[in-house]
Amino acid sequence: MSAATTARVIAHPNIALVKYWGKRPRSANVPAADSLSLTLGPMHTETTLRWVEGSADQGTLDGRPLSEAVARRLSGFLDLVRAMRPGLGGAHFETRNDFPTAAGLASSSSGFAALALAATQAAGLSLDPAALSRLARQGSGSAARSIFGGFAWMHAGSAEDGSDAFAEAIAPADHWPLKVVVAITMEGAKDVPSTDGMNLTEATSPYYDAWLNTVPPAIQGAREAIEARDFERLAEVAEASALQMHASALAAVPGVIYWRGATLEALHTVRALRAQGTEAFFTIDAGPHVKVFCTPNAEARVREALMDTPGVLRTLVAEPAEGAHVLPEGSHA
Ligand code: 2P0
Repeated sequence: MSAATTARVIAHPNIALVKYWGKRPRSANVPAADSLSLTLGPMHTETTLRWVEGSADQGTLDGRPLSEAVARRLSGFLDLVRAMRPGLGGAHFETRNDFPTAAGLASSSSGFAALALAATQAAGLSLDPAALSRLARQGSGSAARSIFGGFAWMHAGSAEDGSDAFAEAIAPADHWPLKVVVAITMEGAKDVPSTDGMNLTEATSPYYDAWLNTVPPAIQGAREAIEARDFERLAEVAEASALQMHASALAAVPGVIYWRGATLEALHTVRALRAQGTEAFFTIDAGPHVKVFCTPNAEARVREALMDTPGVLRTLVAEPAEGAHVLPEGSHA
C-alpha cells in the first residue's frame, strides 16, 4: 500500500421530523420504514482516522479509550470498509463530540456519518453520497441521513440486501431558516440504547404495526410542508410522528419509557406557546430531552419559556447545517 493517509472530517447530528423506529428483521441494519430529518449545527462530531498495516483498530472517544462494547461495534463497522479494500490493516482514530454522547442528542448519527466518511476517505475510496449513506446506515440507521445537509429523506427500500436503503437530500440547509431549541432535562447517558428500545418495540408492542402504518402519510405530509415552508403543517406532522413513535415504545413489554417529568412539562410549554401564536413545535427522540423547532423570531421566547419550565436544566440552540465533509488541511498526512 502507499503511504498512510489521514482523513479529518466533520459530521453534524440530525433530528428526525418523521421518526425511524424499527428494523427489518435479520437485515444489515435496514430500517423497517422511511424517515425524514433535518441536519443540525453547530454541534458536531470530528473524527481523524488513519489506516495502519499490521495493526489492530485503536480509537478514542472524547480523549478516552473506548469501552469494549463500543470498540466491538466500531470494529465490526470498520470491517465493512476493510472488505471494500483488502490490506488496509487497523484504523487508528480519534473522535470528539462537542455535545453529550449517547444522551438522546443523536450522537450516533453524526458519529457513524463521520466514521464512514473518514474511513473511506483515508482508504482512498471515494464513495458517492448514496453509497456513503448506505455504509453509514450499517453503523447506525440515523447516520445515513447525516451524510446530507438540510432536509434528508431516508428510504427503507425493498431490496433484500438493503442496497436501496439510503438517504437523499430533499432541500438544502438554507431552504428554510429554522431554529431548534433543545431543552436538556437530565445530564448523562440515557437508560435504554435506541437499538434495544426499537428491537423490544418490534418484538413485543401490539402497536408496532400501527406505528409503521403512520409513516408513509407522514413522509408525504412532511415533504409537502417543507417544500411550501408551511410551519403549521410541519408542526402537526412532526408532533404526531414523535408521539406515535413513543406510544409504540410505551406499549412494549416492558414499556420503554424515555421521558422524565421535565420532558412532559416541556411538551405542555410548547403547546401553550403555540396556542398563543408562537411558531414552535416539539419532537422527542430516544432520550428525555425535548427539541423545539421554531422560527428565528420566536427563538428568544421559546428559550425563555423552556428555562421557566420545571426540571429543564439548560437549553442549546441549533440551526440547519451542512452534510458530512472532509476538512481539507487534514486530508493527507
Ligand atoms: C430517529 N432515533 O429517526 C429515531 C427517533 C431515535 C428516535 O434513529 O439501531 O441510533 O443504531 O440504527 O440510528 C436512533 O436510532 O439506531 C434514532 P440504530 P439509531 O432519529
